[in-house]
Amino acid sequence: SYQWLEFERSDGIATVALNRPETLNALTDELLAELGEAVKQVERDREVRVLVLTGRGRGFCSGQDLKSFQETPGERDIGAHLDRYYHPLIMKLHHLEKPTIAMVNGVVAGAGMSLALACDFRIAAEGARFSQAFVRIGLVPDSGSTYFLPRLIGVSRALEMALTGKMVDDRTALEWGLINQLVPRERLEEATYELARNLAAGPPVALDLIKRGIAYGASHGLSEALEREKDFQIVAARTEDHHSAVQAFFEKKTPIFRGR
Ligand code: T3D
Repeated sequence: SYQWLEFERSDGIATVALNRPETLNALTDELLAELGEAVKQVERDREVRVLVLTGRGRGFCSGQDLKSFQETPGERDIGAHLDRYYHPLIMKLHHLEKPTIAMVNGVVAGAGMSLALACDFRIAAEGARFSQAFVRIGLVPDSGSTYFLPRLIGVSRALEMALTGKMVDDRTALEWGLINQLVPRERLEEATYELARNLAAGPPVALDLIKRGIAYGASHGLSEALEREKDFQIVAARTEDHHSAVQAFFEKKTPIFRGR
């Protein structure tokens, strides 16, 4: 069990909730280590088909715990820290073979925003706000923000956020495509788990290949993308899930996907 996060699992959906609400879920080494372990647990568990990442309290995640900078000023090996904690975590989240949803319950800053960006979906409650806070303490975007942000909202808006560290409010985030959905606070769980259940009922092999295909297509040329799509389609077309779904279509039934 975990000390700094809550881990719940039901109906094929794992929910990981950062749980240091008094700091808006600032990331300490202990929390980062647990988060890495939780994502591995989700990865290994064949019953889990979807990951929901969220925060307890009024914040989603405020990024690296700033106390760590204060305690050892100038002495911290920040490169080694990124290598050890953030990079494996972001890679694992991005490459997770199941869909991931950031259920954004409140403010998101710094590497906390990178975490949300590394997820496949972002569903936010009204009042959520987003800052590339790094520049405010003289740092630069890390943990994947320079990769994900321009891909999501374009270079111009990514620069605007990264250079100013300004707070982007919920409506602007929706308009910019930073989030997929904006819902009233009391509807956040309902909207998130509706999507999660939908994904959990989907064809797992295809969902994994779709994630990988879109990531590949976003950074390759058309001819390469066509080749990769073909490779993936061959794999998908061989699954039992594909065959039974075609059958279900003609029988006017809802397909049941088993991940084979
Ligand atoms: O180490 C490496 O590997 C490098 C990695 C670096 C990546 C990074 O993430 S750098 C960026 C770190 N994050 C920040 O700079 C954001 C700092 N926080 C804020 O700017 C603000 O707290 C927010 C904009 C997120 C929210 O503002 P507000 O006014 O709603 O809340 P608040 O009053 O500022 O915060 C509430 C409490 O949380 C407060 O504590 P208190 O006064 O009640 O005792 C505040 O100190 C604490 N808190 C918020 N963020 C952090 C934090 N404590 C530690 N670390 C934080 N990041």
